[in-house]
Amino acid sequence: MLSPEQLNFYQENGYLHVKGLFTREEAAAFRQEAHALIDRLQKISTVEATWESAREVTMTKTSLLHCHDVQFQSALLTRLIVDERLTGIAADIIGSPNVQLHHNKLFIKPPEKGSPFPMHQDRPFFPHDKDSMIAAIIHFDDAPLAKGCVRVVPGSHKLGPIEHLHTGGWHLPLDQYPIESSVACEAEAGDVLFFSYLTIHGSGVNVSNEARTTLLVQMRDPLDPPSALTHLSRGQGMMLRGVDPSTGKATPVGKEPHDAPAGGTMAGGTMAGGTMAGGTMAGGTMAGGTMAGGTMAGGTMG
Ligand SMILES: O=C(O)CCC(=O)C(=O)O
Repeated sequence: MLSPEQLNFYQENGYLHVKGLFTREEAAAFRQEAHALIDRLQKISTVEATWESAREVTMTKTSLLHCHDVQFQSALLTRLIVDERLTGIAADIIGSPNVQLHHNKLFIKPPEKGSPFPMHQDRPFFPHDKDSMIAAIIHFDDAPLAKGCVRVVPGSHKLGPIEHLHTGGWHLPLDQYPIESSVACEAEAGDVLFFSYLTIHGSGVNVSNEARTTLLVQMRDPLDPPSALTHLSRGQGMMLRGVDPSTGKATPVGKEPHDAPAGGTMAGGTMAGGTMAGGTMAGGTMAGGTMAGGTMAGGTMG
């Protein structure tokens, strides 16, 4: 649970860095699980998730390994996302005892060439009516500046939704929002960084000789409906804490006729949610879901 000072800091700044929420030993076990998972996935598919807009930050060819929605891959990581230490703080921040999963993303930024994220708000990827959505980035290993730690612009959540460039991942123009002008949230294994989906954030290149391993969990109040049915994914709507008082009516997932089917091969168009396994996606938008296998060319993956 948060102290009034911590809650006040969050409300003023739009983020909160909670030191040592998990022990270093727990973080080491999560890290091992995460790397084993990416190794398994890599054998059957590409797990590359670098935003095209990362090229605006660095000319170096960088890499970002990822897995969406780890609860379908690892029971240990499922237990992590329902852990009361995590969800209790999420509840305090959201202002509701009920915390619902939107999606989660495991990221490994490989040594020496770990991809950056240009500055952005997360809201354009999955806008919600009440803006209750928050991210929690759980650090499985230390994330000093050299590893491309997450960076935030304190107080930027108060600006409300900002217009973003949409090519290569929703992001803000680099000349107006340079990564260096933000606050670097250097972290240690077991730390968790919470921030609003309106808080401007990003991260630099991992130029160190160690991987940076994190799990990002997006959570919302189950009574906060999506403003648009985008970025749907398998597992969305899972209750991480408390109950859904609307019994699934406020935040429906995958019930609209225009929801694209899961799986198969998609060439062009939009795949919103679901699992794409072993296909090829060329020139579309994949919002949420798991892409295991195949090639994604020219799309957006948030
Ligand atoms: O993990 C990071 O460095 C930032 C991730 C991020 O900004 C995002 O996925 O929206």
